Amino acid sequence: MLDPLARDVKIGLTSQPKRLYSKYFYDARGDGLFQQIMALEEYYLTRAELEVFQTQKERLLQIIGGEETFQLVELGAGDGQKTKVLLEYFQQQNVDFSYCPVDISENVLQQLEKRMRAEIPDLTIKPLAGDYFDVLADLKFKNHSKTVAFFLGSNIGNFLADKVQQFLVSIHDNLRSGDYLMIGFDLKKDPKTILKAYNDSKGVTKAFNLNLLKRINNELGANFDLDKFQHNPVYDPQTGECRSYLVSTEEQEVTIAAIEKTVHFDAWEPIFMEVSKKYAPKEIEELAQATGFKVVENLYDSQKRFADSVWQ
Ligand code: AVI
Repeated sequence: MLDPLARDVKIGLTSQPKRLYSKYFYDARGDGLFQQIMALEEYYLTRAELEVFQTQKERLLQIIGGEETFQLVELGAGDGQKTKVLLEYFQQQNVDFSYCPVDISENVLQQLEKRMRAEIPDLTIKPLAGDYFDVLADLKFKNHSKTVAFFLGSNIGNFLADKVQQFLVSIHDNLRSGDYLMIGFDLKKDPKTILKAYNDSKGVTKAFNLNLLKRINNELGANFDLDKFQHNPVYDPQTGECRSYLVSTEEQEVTIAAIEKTVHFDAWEPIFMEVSKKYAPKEIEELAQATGFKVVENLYDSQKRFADSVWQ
């Protein structure tokens, strides 16, 4: 049986149009490149969300209610650096909560736990490895305290339109009334600003995309020539979708040993790599309604580039 990467590469590169899945960007090198992206001036998202946390932490605590015990479940916690601002504040306010970062990767969680224990020694941290829905379902049945779930950093933007509702409905099914969900949405803005964030001048985002071809070379015995693919992000201000493509600059064949396939590329044929959708506040409202939630409040940065939307 094929492993998930091999299976998805086989499906994606034999489909028309061709596509790969951005969830596979994050091998060890991809993690490092994403850290570099977050530090780029042009990638405003990280700083905008950090500003929301720094300036709206008091308001957030008022909304979710700091008097009652809760478990703060962060779906896809990454390095947790932004969340740290909120965790430290909740601690200073003597809130009774435990922090449960959830990730599919044990390795990511171990690193996060180590860092958090060193940086916030009194924090109650309970890392949970596994699928988001399984973890939430488990908490719902085993634990009776309130859940505040976080899905931050515009990760929601990486879902295509047909999958995002399905994802949110599954989260809804695994929460109880009275629980909260806070989602980080990147907002529609000047298309030039958005495009620059995904086509940075140092070429880090280009390397981030090409790294998936490199990963396929290494892990599946393929022979992609990275110099023959061009990084091409496009932004559609109507749908809010920033889509990244790698475009084959010439007609070529690529062999992928692990799936026993030779894939033909026409000159200028694209591989669709990633969607990073931007939302208007009205669309956030509609998405919440369509998936059984209601928006309690949107917390914005001063330039309204980003919204952390609190739902119930
Ligand atoms: C992880 N995710 C929210 C990032 C984004 O903005 O869509 C991934 C990324 N892709 C290119 N740059 C950053």
